[in-house]
Amino acid sequence: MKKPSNKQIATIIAEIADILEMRDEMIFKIRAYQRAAREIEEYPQRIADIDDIKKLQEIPGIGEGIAGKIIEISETGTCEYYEQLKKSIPVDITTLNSLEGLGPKKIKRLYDELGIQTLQDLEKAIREKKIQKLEGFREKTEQNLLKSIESFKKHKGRFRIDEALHYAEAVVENLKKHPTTIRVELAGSLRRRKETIGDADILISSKDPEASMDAFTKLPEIARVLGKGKTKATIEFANGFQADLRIIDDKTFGAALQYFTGDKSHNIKVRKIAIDKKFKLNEYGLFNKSKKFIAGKTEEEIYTKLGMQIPPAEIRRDTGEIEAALNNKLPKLIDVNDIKGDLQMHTTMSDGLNSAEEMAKMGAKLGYEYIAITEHNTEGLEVAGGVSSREIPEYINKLKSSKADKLKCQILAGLEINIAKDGKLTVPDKYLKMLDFVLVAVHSHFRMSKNEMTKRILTTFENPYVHAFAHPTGRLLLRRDPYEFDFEAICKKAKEKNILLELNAHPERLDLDGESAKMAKEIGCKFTLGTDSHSTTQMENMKYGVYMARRGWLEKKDVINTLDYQDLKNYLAKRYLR
Ligand code: DGT
Ligand code: CA
Ligand code: CA
Ligand code: ZN
Repeated sequence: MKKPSNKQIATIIAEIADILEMRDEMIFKIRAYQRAAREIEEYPQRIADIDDIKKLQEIPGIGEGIAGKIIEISETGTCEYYEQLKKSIPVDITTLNSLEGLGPKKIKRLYDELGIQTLQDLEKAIREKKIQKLEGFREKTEQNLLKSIESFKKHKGRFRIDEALHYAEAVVENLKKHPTTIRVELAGSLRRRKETIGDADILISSKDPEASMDAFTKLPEIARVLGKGKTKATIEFANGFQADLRIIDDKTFGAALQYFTGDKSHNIKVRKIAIDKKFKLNEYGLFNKSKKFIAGKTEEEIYTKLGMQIPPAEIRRDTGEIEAALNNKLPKLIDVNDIKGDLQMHTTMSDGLNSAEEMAKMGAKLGYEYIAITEHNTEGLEVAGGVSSREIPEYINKLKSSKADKLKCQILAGLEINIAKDGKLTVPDKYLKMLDFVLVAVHSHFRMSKNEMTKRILTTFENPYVHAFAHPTGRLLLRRDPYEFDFEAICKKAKEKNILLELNAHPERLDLDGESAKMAKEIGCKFTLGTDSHSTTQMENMKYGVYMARRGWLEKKDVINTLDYQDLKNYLAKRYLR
């Protein structure tokens, strides 16, 4: 048996937590498994390689009991405790729990009262209107569940970019080291950094194609080989994600890379430009009238011969990049190295795993000049921990005294405030003005009419102490669609009132996405990037936010956390003058 990945171990441990919650066991026990699952998933080394129970217990959040289970899972793929628990409540928790609006408690009730074990059972119960008859459930609950199911089905077979990239980059790194490899590159949606990925498309040129194919199909990460021919092989990883490897002649590698990067609409238009110039472009190269090969070893060569700049892969989707490239007007897109700080994160004061000081140390390690701690405000929102209005002065003191001057990375005192149903802010102005950075966001009452939701958000933009609107669409990737609101109206008001729009870099949100960011930029909005981290490791997710920014054509000047510390402070302080 192959040793399980951290992700696989974490999934089992998290599922144990879910079942314990369904069984109404002690909260501390449930929390212990939840925390362990997160630590395991984010642990930088392969946990299955640690076979010493004492060593395992050095990982934060891992006690003796859980350490024993990890060793069992590493050796056998599962553990007795988990198997017993699963028998006690035989439902498909993984699927049901991934539905927005269903948690372990509700799943348990649906099982107890209606015998629901699977998604199919749930659909049937909804059709028969059985759920609305349960106490505490309403007709609306049923409709919401239906929407969740639709959303689940729509996204089935797609993967979050972080997960996909994790697997695909391991493959590319591995093949790069192989002595017969000439070039190996990611293509397709992964190269375009789309937020969700269908499958990985990997291209390789090799001195020995057969050896490359063998190497690919024998990689340690893969679960099974789905197909293997002379020029193409398909493999599947343990989580069901698939990767295609194509063997390409090195002389035409650029043409193949251009073709397989896409997207399709970009390719179609570029091919048309070739035709207009009396050329022909396909995956084997650029050819002239007399079918002579004139370019194809590199992408640069092809675009240059077509009289174009080379559009960065992230913006290849025929929304203006081709015209810009023809007119020498492509923007210089923002780069991850331009980022000087991270402007959204949580700590142990609420549901985070690390202290503000630990987060700042990580900030320094990432080369940042500053971070903003942005705890949730407790009023009007049920969260684990958080800061009430009256606690704000003490909260700021605590952050400012956390040896910040000795840390190379400054700490900004921020708050993430839930926008109440009527758009009022739950924190009085006298407290708001003490803070360095005020985020507002929708965390409750997602299902309102488009008009009401738009009005609700716009109301908060009138407050002079609000800096930014966090995760503006509220989507959770592959789980929850955006709430309904008038995005254009929000952008216009944001520009007028100088409210920043957040590009939330957490891979479960990536909100705004590229399309929306581009539209907001065209209206004249400015942006802030934040990882919404709940641990130091998650701070490394900034790159995903940058991918979205690039997909949205953003440049350095569009994003405030490319400013250095003093300029940022000045910028944020200007709110009083608005
Ligand atoms: P995905 O996998 O659903 O996340 O999205 P992609 O873009 O990776 O799509 P995929 O894997 O079907 O194809 C990879 C690339 O191959 C795609 O970005 C462009 C190119 N391609 C695929 N099918 C066609 C086609 O019918 N025409 C053209 N021109 N290009 C195609
Ligand atoms: Ca693909
Ligand atoms: Ca593919
Ligand atoms: Zn939030």
